[in-house]
Amino acid sequence: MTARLAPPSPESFTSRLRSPAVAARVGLWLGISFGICFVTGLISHYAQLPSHPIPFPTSPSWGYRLTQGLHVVTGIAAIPLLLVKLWSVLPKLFEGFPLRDPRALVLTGLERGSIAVLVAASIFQLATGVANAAQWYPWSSFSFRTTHYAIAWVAIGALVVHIAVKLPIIRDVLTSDIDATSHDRAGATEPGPLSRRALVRTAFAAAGVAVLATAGNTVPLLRRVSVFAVRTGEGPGGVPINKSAKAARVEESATSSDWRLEVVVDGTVAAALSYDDLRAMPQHTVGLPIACVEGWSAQGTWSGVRLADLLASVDAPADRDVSITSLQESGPYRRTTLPANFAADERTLLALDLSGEPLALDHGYPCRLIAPNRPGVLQTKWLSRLEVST
Ligand SMILES: Nc1nc2c(c(=O)[nH]1)N[C@H]1C(S)=C(S)[C@@H](COP(=O)(O)O)O[C@H]1N2
Ligand SMILES: [Mo]
Repeated sequence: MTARLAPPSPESFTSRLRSPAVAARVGLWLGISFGICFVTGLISHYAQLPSHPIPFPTSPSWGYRLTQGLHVVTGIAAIPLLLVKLWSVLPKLFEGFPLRDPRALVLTGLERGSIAVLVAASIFQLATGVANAAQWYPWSSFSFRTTHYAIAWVAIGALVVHIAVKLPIIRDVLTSDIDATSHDRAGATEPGPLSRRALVRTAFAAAGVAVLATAGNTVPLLRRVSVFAVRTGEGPGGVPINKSAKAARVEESATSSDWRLEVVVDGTVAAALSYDDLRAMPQHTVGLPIACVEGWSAQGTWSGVRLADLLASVDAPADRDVSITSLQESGPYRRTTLPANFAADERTLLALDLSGEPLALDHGYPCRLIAPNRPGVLQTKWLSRLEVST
């Protein structure tokens, strides 16, 4: 009996739930989720570039918080939708190829090849995205951001091909009743435990539950129902802590009485300011969010010195990018570039206080950068040097 080892044939799948009528309805929302996820991902990638050919806007200050929140929420919603969609089309995996008709063989090969790429790229994106949102970095051999970005283009390209190829069927089943059978496989007639409509609704409900369970990362009111939220909103000043001072190995340097903020203009040190010097300058208060690329975000009330004031006080030109260096000695975020339009924005602060209290060591004491509409990853903590590029 060799039959046991043979793969199942499409005919062995008899449930009428595995129908294009289901696949297209779930697929429509999966496509919308992927579309939003792709566009918001491009925004996030662009925001993190060290220089912007077209300036990234500083307003609205909550823009990145919104787009990155949407990115994570649509990515999470896509997981149950993708699972149901794959289940509904599983029999296709076991269909044979039209070996005798070269033209049909090429077309089938292209179509199924694009689906294989789409499925693999989608699973890769969702899996790496979830791992990243959970702050779990199992990969050490590749950079999350460049890889996630590259595969996003692969996924969206394969998605466009897939939609184009399937458009006639999609159009047909979406404009017909969900129980219509015109595009079903011949043997797919068995009723199954629930109706097609109930299956589609269950998929949407599962996506909704997944969203609610994670959206508390971004939406404070949802925190209590967000059992999967990685960040609970705890942390000094109501803002969660990402990397601690201990993990960044700055406990000693950040609390040393020798700490100075060096301001370098045209290669020479124009000022070396102590904590008291910064306190003695005019203080300003702004409400700005920390919006982590990992999906959580939280609003904070920050006070400190306006960066533009400080740069003017050392006669630095106002239209330059500013390189920001942390006390942290290693790690990808120890140095970031603040584009000129961010440096000039009056809401951009060298923050000394959060919620009316001096910054906690873990939030970047003695002094951190906080700028509007900027990815959290670039809101550098434990500042040591500002360099105005020439
Ligand atoms: N020097 C330094 N600054 C840093 C980081 C870091 O690892 N090192 N992490 C960044 C990230 S990823 C985020 S989301 C914010 C979080 O700030 P918080 O910990 O005060 O909430 O700090 C940013 N600033
Ligand atoms: Mo972050």
